[in-house]
Amino acid sequence: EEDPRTVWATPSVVRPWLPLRPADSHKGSTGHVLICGGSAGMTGAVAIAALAALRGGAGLVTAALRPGMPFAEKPLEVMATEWPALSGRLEAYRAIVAGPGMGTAPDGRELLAGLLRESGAPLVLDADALNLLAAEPALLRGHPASLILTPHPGEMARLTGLSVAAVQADRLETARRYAAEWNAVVVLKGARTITALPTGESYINSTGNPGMATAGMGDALSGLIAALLAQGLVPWRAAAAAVFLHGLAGDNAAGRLGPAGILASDVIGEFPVALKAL
Ligand code: NPW
Ligand code: AMP
Ligand code: MG
Repeated sequence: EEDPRTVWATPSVVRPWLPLRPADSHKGSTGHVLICGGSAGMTGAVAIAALAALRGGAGLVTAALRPGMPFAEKPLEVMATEWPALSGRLEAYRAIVAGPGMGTAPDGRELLAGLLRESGAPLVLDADALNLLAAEPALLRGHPASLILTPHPGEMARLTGLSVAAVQADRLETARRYAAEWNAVVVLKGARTITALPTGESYINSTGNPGMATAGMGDALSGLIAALLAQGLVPWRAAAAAVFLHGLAGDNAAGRLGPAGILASDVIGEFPVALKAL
């Protein structure tokens, strides 16, 4: 790649960004993450993102689910609340994820609009939050928080009105153009994930494998990005570093288990190992 604004994310690039863990760390200092989602049959996506945030080193994780839609099985380490309880009470969170398994019903749209209006903490928007933005692009105007958008090519096509083929034909340029247009960090997922900054700089990821084309893998990435945000990384570094670590963890899982049949949970379990190895 000749363009000096484009950099391969490699261990030597990412390593200096990683959070330190001072000896006097406590679960208040390592950051509180909020994950918002959970519609019928899809609370699993929230559980995956929440566990990913803990495996990425966040101190505390709260999951906010749609009212009346509790976890079938709540991960023991994760705290739970319902969407309406969040109103006016976002200051506690150092990073917020919205979208995994959220659905696109009107109450989810209201939640997303409220987060965009009220959050001072960086917002990671994934999955159904992206689908809601695709239906109502005006939501992206005038928000106070830093945004990280994590579309897969299908979601990017919905957001931009381009075809999936057009998105895939020039992934770097597409991500870069819309990062500037939306004033957001855009993580265009898939083989060689692109992390594009609004300034025009971008990172191309060097880790990951096709065994990761499976349920919940993107939900795991959104939780890991939030964990790094909560530990103090600036949004573009949190995004590019999380993409690298998520792929490295996926490569480790594939090495241990095989090229297919990897669970998102297996990859999450490798996050601490990947962090340590780096
Ligand atoms: P096609 O078939 O090509 O027309 P969706 P999702 C396209 C939750 N989950 N390259 C493709 O369209 C998520 O969090 C819950 C090209 C494909 O059919 C969301 O809330 C889980 N095209 C919700 O489910 C585990 C691509 O988009 C379509 C593409 C829906 O999210 C699973 C699928 O994408 C899941 O995470 C690519 N690389 N990738 C749980 N356990 O609770 C996708 N497409 O319609 O956005 O659906 O990603 O499954
Ligand atoms: P999602 O579609 O939201 O579940 O996200 C899938 C995740 O797995 C993203 O982080 C992708 O980058 C990753 N992934 C899927 N397929 C591949 C692939 N062929 N190579 C590398 N990473 C992949
Ligand atoms: Mg997804």
